[in-house]
Amino acid sequence: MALLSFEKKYRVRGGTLIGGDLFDFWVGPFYVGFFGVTTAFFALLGTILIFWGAAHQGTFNPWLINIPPPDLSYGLGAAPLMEGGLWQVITICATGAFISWALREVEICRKLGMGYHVPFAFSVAILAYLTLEVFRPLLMGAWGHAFPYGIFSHLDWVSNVGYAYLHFHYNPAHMLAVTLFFTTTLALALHGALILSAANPEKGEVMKTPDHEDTFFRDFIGYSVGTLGIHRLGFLLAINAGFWSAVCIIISGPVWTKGWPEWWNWWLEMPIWGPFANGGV
Ligand code: 07D
Ligand code: 07D
Ligand code: U10
Repeated sequence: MALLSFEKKYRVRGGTLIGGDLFDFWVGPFYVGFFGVTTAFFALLGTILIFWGAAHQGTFNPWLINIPPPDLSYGLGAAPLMEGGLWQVITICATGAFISWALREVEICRKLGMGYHVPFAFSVAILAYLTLEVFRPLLMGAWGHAFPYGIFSHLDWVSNVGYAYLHFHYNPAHMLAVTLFFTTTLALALHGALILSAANPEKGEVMKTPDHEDTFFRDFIGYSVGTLGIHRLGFLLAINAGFWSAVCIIISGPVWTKGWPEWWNWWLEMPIWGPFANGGV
């Protein structure tokens, strides 16, 4: 499987950002490159450290492994390994692995002469991760504000942080992010369904053209965004979902410290309600 018929044509030298020809080779189906080596290094080291932490914790049950950040009392300082230091080293490994993975994508794009859309999109996920684990803790003055590495423990963190602001659904940026996630799945469902309906006909029938796809939506809602347009829209919706997620959490604490329902008081306090607002006071 590794060597598809067209691979020879595209497995060309060059396009590397660093290291020249040194790591410009493939292992099976995978392009390596300098950033493949750094990804492998950080990902392996990080995973080994998680297992090491699990051994100290006393469980290898994947649901229960938990590597927490240091206590708030350590502030932004380095903590002893078993008191959050491990979390700090794993965070460096994770950041190194994610950024290396994005740069490896960039090198592959350069080799193929393609745009950088895929690494750009992944960078938004990295931004959301760094917002949770680095930027927000930095702004709040302690690594202890970051989420722990554990399948269930990270869910506890989300719930606890949510309730710390009373009702996280009232966070306006969270509303935007949620809406964008919902819209992204709607767009993908519509797009996947439309393509299948036109391009994958019953046996013996002829495949339909993009004209059919356009016409379907014109007949249906009076407008077609177009065959390139739907991919632009999907891309925009998805990266905005991640971006507004990052916004919704970075403002929770560093910008807004009260409950999120209270943020909406500006609406009740608008002068347009006149003297009768708030019971006439
Ligand atoms: C399908 C691509 C494949 C990726 C997968 C994830 C690991 C972790 C680590 C045992 C869509 C592989 C998982 C390598 C193993 C240890 C220590 C991507 C696909 C299959 N979460 N989260 C999950 C991560 C955060 C939240 C599942 C990662 C934030 C909620 C999985 C991160 C917040 C729910 C997981 C991260 C948050 C989940 C499925 C990093 C807000 C669920 C993920 C690095 C964003 C769901 C038990 C998935 C679940 C779930 C991984 C961050 C909220 C374990 C790697 C702190 C509410 N998260 N998550 O399919 O079932 O993603 O949890 O930022 O309900 Mg999470
Ligand atoms: C951070 C993942 C980055 C991943 C990377 C890659 C590997 C490799 C290897 C598979 C951002 C990792 C790769 C490890 C794996 C192999 C081989 C993605 C990240 C770099 N919420 N909420 C969000 C909803 C409530 C709360 C975001 C919905 C409650 C908090 C999204 C509901 C309370 C935070 C969202 C709901 C609450 C969020 C998450 C409904 C709890 C965040 C998506 C229907 C009581 C988080 C940046 C995201 C956030 C976040 C959706 C409910 C709290 C918009 C739909 C009311 C504290 N919520 N939420 O961000 O914004 O992905 O994080 O009720 O911190 Mg919420
Ligand atoms: C899309 C599309 C489209 C398509 C598509 C797709 C979007 C229009 C044309 C793609 C979509 C799909 C295929 C659908 C399914 C996808 C999803 C649901 C998304 C989620 C995906 C997954 C869950 C799969 C995830 C799998 C991964 C990431 C692969 C795992 C990979 C590895 C373990 C290897 C990683 C490779 C690396 C790091 C680089 C190279 C490295 C190696 C080969 C390893 C060897 C290492 C070296 C040689 C370096 C030496 C290492 C060192 C020095 C480290 C030493 C460290 C020590 C600690 C000692 O729109 O059409 O169709 O298909």
